[in-house]
Amino acid sequence: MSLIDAASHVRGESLYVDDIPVPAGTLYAVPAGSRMAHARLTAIHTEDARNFPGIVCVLTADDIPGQNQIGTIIMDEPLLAEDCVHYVGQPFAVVVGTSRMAAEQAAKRISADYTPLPAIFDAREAASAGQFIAPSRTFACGDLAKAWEKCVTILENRVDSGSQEHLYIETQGSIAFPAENDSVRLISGTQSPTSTQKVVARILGIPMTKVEVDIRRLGGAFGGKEDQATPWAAMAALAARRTQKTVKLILNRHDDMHMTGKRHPYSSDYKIGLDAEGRILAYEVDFYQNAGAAADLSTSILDRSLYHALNVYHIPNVRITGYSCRTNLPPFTAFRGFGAPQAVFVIESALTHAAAVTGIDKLTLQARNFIQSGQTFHYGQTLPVSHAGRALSECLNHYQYPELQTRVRHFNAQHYGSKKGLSVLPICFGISFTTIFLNQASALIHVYTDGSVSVSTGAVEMGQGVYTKIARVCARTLGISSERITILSTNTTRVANTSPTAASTGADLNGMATFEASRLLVSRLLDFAALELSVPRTAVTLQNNFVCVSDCPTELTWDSLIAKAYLNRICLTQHAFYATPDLAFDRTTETGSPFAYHVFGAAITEVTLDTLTGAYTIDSVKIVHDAGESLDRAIDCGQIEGGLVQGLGWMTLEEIQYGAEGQLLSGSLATYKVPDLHFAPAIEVRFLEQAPNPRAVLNSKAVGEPPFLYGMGAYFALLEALQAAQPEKPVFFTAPMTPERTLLYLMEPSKLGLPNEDPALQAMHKTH
Ligand code: LUZ
Ligand code: MOS
Repeated sequence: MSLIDAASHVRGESLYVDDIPVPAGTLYAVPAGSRMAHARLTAIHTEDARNFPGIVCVLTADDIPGQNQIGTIIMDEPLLAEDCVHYVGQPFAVVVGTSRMAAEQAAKRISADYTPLPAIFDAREAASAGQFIAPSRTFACGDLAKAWEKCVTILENRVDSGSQEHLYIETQGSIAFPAENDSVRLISGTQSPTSTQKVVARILGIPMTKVEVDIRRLGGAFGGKEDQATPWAAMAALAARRTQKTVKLILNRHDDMHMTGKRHPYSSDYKIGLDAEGRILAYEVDFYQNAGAAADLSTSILDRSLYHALNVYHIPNVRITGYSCRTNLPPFTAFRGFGAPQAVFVIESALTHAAAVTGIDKLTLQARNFIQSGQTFHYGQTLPVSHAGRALSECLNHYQYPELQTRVRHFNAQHYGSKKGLSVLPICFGISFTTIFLNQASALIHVYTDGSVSVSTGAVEMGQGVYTKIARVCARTLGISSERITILSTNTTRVANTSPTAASTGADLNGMATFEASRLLVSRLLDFAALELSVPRTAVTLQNNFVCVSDCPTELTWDSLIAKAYLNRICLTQHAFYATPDLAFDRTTETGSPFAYHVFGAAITEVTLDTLTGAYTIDSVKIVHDAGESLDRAIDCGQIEGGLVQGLGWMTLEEIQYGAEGQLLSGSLATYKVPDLHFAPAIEVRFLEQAPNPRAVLNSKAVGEPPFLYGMGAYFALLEALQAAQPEKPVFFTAPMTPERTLLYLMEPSKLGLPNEDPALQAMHKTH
């Protein structure tokens, strides 16, 4: 089966929010935002905009009938700023006009009077100033103080990773259709129709029953539309309520890049201790998360950093602390990996550092510290079966790692102007929302009298193929072909109280609910078929669109069964609910079992560096990935390749920069470079064989986020190439490893903050 949307995508017929036909008289809304990073707002001047041709109205916080609040976890974010602005671009007005162009022009004519306040852009500075989103959290196990005494090598360093723009091809957008009795219907490009519904209801001061949110597909999201699709829907709804006209709000690329949040930059300090054989005995880390100006999902993202702080390793004594720091930048938000990549980068940096100092090669250190089946993570969850070792050994064997290593050594010995680097990156990613209550989903199946089947769930299609997977689950469970099945748009009136399609759980949770609904439906239909055919109930099944008795097709087809069932007044609708079992976490002890299961894999990355210019190519990435019994290998392969390339971008090319006043400098595709087809390496993907996962639908595994981590291999491979060129220089851990950074390393290391010294001097290297 191919992707449900494939044909309409390639013909350009798939409709995205901006393509949906709107009624005559539709109005267009454009937000206007702050020019200052932190200031008291003393006046907003809207007169020029109001008088601009084609402008219908300009709305500010005063026009909000309900509560001016869009926060979900922590209520700390207004839809439209009132007294204070907290970042450049923070919306404080919405211009509504008869054309998008008029509204955009008028929005530029809005100004404000500001009284500047001191602004902070750096997480560590915010921490020093006591500016936190929430109290810090610490996960700990073992006895660190004792463990340090047993270590032969103890190393400390600082690790920084940068932000990242989601760059979904479809920018944020919503259409709001006013309806009677203050109701509103929205088509909204959101990963979380229920969050959008809830916040729109709050802003308008109406019950959630009066807000309908519908979405057929997104043109990409990557976490950027988990929480941050909501304000644009709320602005459109507010304008529709005021004007009683359909209102469309689609951000242009400039506003989208400047006004919406991105991946959280992290700055971290680690201390790692090893014994003489390279076993990690102790690990301590402080994460300083730059949360931006409001909480958004930052606390949840920090959770995931704490959980993933050890990647795939088992360390007996650890102390992991996370600080979510409030700064004057647009609120950073969910982005594929959700805090895990930032944490994994730190432990992989620590291992790289340890390898450089001890002379034990990194792969040996990695393999020596793998978590084994039956061992317990630092947060108390026991891993029943670890596929970490299997994924690594299949990766090394299948891709003939020793030969690769020999080839790279040989190349480096023979070349002066270019050097190769090689890295191995094992990954581990926990599946489930760490917010336990979100691990629930519903499905609603209707069978119509012609035998066609519709399925509605809370899953949002964003190009990841979740509709195709759900259709497959339904078809397999009913025993009919998937052509008979239509996956309907995601709509809050058909399926209520949906969790965001996020945390890689879309197919797991909604697939399980679909499985359960299909199972109940087919069971009822087979009860009826057994009576019709006068055979024992245990003998009847549905296979390939036929009712079978003892596996032999009868004359009763699916279509005729349905027609008869209807005439016999058998219910042809089924709802089902699924909640992931056995999840628990105790916040007082910071221990529990938050994940349904873990995803494993390993990647080998090879790069070539030009030692004169710093330019490099990522030659190849070779992956073995654990997808359980994949629901669709083509889809999963696409997710693995896409995740990898996105991770490569985060680690190499993509550098978000802000000016001294907190203004985004890399706010266009001319100043923000993302991977393209020419940059992408040769990618090989192999699935871990015979790894059925009893903890997800039809033995599959979630696939969305884990492969993002593979991109990190490029950083360490490039570092190895740099060290092959200049072995006397120390390792450093500041991502992204842009061509500018590689050049500075080679030519001006002091500009990277590196001493021109022996790495052994830089490290605290303790010998007993
Ligand atoms: N969203 C969320 C997520 O609300 N909770 C999570 O644990 C999560 N993990 C990954 C991506 N989005
Ligand atoms: Mo997400 S980072 O919306 O799974």
